[in-house]
Amino acid sequence: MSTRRFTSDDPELDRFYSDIAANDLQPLWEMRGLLTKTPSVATVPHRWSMSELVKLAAQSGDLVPIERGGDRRVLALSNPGLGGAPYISSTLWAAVQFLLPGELAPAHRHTPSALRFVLDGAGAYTVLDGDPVTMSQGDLILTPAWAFHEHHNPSSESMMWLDVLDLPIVAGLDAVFFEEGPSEEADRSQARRSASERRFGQGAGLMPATAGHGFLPEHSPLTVYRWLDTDAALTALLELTESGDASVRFKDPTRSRDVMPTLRCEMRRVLSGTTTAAERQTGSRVCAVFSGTGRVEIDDCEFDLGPGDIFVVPSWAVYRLHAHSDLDIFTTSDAPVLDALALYRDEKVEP
Ligand code: 1HN
Repeated sequence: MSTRRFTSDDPELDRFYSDIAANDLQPLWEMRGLLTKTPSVATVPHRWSMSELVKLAAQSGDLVPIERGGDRRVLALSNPGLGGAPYISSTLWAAVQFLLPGELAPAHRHTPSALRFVLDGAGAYTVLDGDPVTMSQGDLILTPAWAFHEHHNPSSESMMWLDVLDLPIVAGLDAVFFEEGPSEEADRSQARRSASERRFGQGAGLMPATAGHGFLPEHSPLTVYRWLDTDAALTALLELTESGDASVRFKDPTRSRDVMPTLRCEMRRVLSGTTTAAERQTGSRVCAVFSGTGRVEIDDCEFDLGPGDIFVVPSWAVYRLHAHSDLDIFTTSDAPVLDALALYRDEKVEP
């Protein structure tokens, strides 16, 4: 590989451009589009509909066994603007994962952080560094960086969920590490209530008295957020507002932080008949409809929405929702990264 050679009509300058290219140098004064007035974004707005995802995931169950080497039966949502990359946006990986009855996706760990949001079904569980965590409809389950994780489905129904990872960010920083777990020690026990929930999920404001002592991980020590709690929080919040639009953010209960260093998670409820304020923010958002129907506008694109549909809101794209029935939408974004680097911006946009 060699660097790009710039050209000029002026023979002397052209010779100079040849010389600098031979020395792997480029002239800034010939470059365009480096510093744009607003972000130049390759990621395009897109929606994947649940009916297609369910059909194709089920086919992958028939065709593709889970075993060492593959490890995960995962269909990556590939953004049409990213030239075939398996990424939903320039910074986020999103996928649906399918696990048949009785299957086990064996333990491994990696430096990219991951989360699972269960769009439908129940009966599977994840083991996180030895702690079994059940997965049911509406639950958010964290798989923090470098935690061993394996997924089990002891139920009689196949199970599908949404996976989101910060993989493009970690890959862009050349910091991907991966390790297989000790497969012979895979935990096949039935899940109980996780130790994480017993310690950190007992109720708002109640923490073990020793929580701040000694080692605290970079991520939330609460690794699962249950739908019952999320639903109750949204219901209570909506009782206090006229706007018909409320969001709760999933936080580390021990500190004022997002759940993981790179990923922000929120659940939003937009009541039937409501049109939300148009807004935009830096960084990309992956949104999944948990329940309800409506329509989404993202810049010049519009998509109908139904339960299980997944869509991406690119950085700085104007985003607005119309709820045809009460719409519950799970959203995850790279906002903690932009925040940490002082690059986060948002604004309301006049329609
Ligand atoms: C991964 O570890 C899982 O553990 C799912 O369920 C999707 C996509 C890319 C890299 C690692 C999982 C993944 C992944």
